[in-house]
Amino acid sequence: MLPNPVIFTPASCLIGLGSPDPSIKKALPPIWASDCASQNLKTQSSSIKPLPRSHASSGRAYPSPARWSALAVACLLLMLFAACTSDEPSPSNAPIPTAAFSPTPSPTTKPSPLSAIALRLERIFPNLSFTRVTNLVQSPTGPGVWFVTEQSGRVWALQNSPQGAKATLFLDITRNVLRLHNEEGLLGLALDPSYAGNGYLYLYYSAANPWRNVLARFTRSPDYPLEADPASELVILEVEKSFGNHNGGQLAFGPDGYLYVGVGDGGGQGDPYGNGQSRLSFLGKILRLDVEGAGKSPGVSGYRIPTDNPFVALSSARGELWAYGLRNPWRFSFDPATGRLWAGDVGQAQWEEVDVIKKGGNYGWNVREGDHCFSPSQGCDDQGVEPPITEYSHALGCSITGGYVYRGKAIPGLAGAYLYADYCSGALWGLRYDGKRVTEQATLAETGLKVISFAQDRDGELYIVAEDGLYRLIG
Ligand SMILES: [Ca+2]
Repeated sequence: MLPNPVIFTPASCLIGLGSPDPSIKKALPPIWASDCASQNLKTQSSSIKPLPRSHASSGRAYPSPARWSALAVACLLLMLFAACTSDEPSPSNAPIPTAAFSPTPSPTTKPSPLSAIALRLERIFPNLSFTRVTNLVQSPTGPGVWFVTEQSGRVWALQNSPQGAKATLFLDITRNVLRLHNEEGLLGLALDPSYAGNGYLYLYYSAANPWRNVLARFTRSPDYPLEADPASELVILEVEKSFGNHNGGQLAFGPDGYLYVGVGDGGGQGDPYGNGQSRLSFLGKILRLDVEGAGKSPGVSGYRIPTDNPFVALSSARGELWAYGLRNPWRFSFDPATGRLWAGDVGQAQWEEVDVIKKGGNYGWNVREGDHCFSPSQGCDDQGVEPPITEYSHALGCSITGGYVYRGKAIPGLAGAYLYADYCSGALWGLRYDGKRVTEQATLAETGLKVISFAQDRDGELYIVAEDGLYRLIG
């Protein structure tokens, strides 16, 4: 049990004021992309597109004390303004229409320019301390209940109450979890769509003997709602690997009720075995599995392959595949308003990318890194490859962390924008996409945080999981 802390602190006006954390050049490699460990984190505005130069980070000096004071006052005023106006309907709360439905949005639905949004971060569960949190997921069983996973293999249940917040050890699978490599461990958590009733949660973790990643289901205790027994494990899928890095690990249920599983290319520099392009390998893929019947009847201990998966009819491909040619999809999410699947795919040494994942799509790795040839370095075959919808070079960071499309109400100007970040530089970006192209992109904040993951609550509000704590985005 961790110390009994308090609930949300007052907004701290962290964002929009700070320069990038000067310590980032000393950052350890992110837990999912060791290839960038030696990157020199220059912050030139050279290569994110179509990011305006004025919004690229940085090199700017810290504000003077007087400027800090002025900004703090401005921030306070913004908070008061937000508090006074939060109940008023906002014309920009509406989802951004896609080109297919409304090619010319009316003035009443036109969103605020992303670069003008005054974004701040509010620390949540500030007195709780965790090590290497990899996921933050809200429970449907109560508005104040959240789960966090630690890379070591622990799942904690966090509860807010008028008396304060507390963490309860919900599940401990550290015995199962391999933490040999920096990127290994408990990496993914998804709650079953019927979690409130059936108590199923799905974890993705690294394991030894054989060296592999495991997708497994666990079941909440019928008697204690904040406990699950490690012995309740039902292994759904195991994927063997040859290296410690690029494990993937993102789990998300789609609006179709199927479980989408992100698997990295198996590691090593440059995908030496060509797993990304091999449709006979689970490595370097996003899989789509029907796990509803798992364990219920003989012969269905694991999963079924949905009959409308793209490659079910091919003998030259595994039916489980939904998309391929990924290197290490580190965080993907569904936008419920459009059904789009958004992914951040971590690059090798030069290009980080955002993809909109389509059924059966080939995202290029290891032939291409971002929108560039990788192997061969020139004249590569990009036929049939889905290009990223945006990319940025390692001049602006080292490892992408994919986020969510914002569908909350606290920050009306962000409605419909996709958010993502870089682990090393702490830059938080937003973009708008009309289904064909990126129509707007801007730096939303230089957080100074090492952004491991994002989270979304049931109201559509967004959160950041950083190495030093958990934060909520507020306007
Ligand atoms: Ca790609």
